[in-house]
Amino acid sequence: MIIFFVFLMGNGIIYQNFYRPQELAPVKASGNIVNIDMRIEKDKWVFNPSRVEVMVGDTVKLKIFNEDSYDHGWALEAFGQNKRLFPKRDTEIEFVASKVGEFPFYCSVPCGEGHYLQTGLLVVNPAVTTN
Ligand SMILES: [Cu+2]
Repeated sequence: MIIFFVFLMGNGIIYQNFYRPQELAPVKASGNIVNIDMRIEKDKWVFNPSRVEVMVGDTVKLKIFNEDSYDHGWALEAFGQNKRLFPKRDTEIEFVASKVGEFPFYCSVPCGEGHYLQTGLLVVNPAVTTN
């Protein structure tokens, strides 16, 4: 059994270091910080802005103000984020945009008639290569 697990782990390490295509590997934080102020517009079920663009490696510091008198949520599954947003106050969320792509975010707390329309998109652009 132990030999089998060692074999499996060895394969994992070899895959990570030699075979995995570069673009699939998570990108380390570049140290660049992007502050984004977002609001949930009162009784509209809208994130404003609903589209956010960053560069891969950016540390995203998101501050969301919920104008409503009821709870919302903010979930971004691709980066393991899910937070409850309490009424009439800011909620801060921080994560590293460690992969390139377009990732939907959405309200994760059932909040009323517009709940299923309350979505947005995070666009993570590839780093610019300078050579
Ligand atoms: Cu909702």
